[in-house]
Amino acid sequence: MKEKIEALMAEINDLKCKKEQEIEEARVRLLGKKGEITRLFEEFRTVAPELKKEFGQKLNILKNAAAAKIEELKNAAEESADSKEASFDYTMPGDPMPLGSRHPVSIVREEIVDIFRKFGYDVAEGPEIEDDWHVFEALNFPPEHPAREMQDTFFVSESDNPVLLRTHTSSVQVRAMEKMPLPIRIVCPGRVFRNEAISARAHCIFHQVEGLYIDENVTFADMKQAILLFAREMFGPQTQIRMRPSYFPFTEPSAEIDVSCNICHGKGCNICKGTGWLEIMGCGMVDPNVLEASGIDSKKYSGFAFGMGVERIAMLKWQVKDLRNYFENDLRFLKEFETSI
Ligand code: 2U9
Repeated sequence: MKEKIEALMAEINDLKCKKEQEIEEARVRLLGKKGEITRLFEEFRTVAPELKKEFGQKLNILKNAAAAKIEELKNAAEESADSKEASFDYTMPGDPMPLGSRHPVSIVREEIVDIFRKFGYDVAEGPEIEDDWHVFEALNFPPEHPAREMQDTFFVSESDNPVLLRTHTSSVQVRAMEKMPLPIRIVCPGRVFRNEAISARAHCIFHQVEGLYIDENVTFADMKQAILLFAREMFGPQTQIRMRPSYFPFTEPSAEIDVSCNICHGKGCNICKGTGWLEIMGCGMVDPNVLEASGIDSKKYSGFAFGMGVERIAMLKWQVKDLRNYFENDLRFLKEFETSI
């Protein structure tokens, strides 16, 4: 027993643990219910009566030394935590946290929407999974129109009342016409789906912003002015627009809008393919059939609508040649837009 007491005393004197958990482990190992000192006290019962006084004293000294050492280590640990806290400089700059960046398509979509918000348009959104009525029927698509074919549209289920992925956000405007009071002045940003082969210029998923303005006496001149103001906000105050006649089932008359090339200012470059003009959107006066299909009196009300592909505008803005860059999430591409948060 004498050797054991001396060995434990040496161990206690040498104890150097600093962390709170290590100190607690040492306490349990020495003084816990099954600890080494506790066990020596049990062994003490078997010591010869003439040695009891000597070993009793030694054991008590050992126990007190262990308790004092544990207390001393605990105090030192607390003090060092306190001093670390006191010396912590709260004015130091934090560790840099890598921030993500907005996706270029989001940046352009928000830019377009913000311009129309400034003009007094509200933002409307709707479901991506739609029915035939809101995507085709109410928009004056004839029954044999190619967009209604499997090759052009993704069908979720085919039946008398098919469920499909919207091919344009015009379905959102139809829903707005069905339920909103007039006048209506909205922009509808959103994802659309077309069954197209993926290439540098086409994708089966892309983003649109469409707009609709319906009121009494809305004219083609109102549309032209709204689009000119939009083009100047988006591409710069010197921007010119031109209109080319076009055809859409839902508008009559219809037009394609070109803006003057802001790279070469009309002189001709490889971005505008030498023409001085860049196509940015389609537009037109809402066909009276479309107004009537949603219960709007086409004799009293008229309106204009427009639609643009967000990726196309983003490609023009940053001169990106391949549309697929916007869908591949290659960080080397996305990091180019880091400052645009
Ligand atoms: C309603 C009535 C009319 C929306 C319009 C266009 C012209 C158009 C294309 C641009 C490029 C689609 O993304 S794109 O492929 N869109 O040219 N969209 S007028 O007309 C509407 C919408 C809703 C009720």
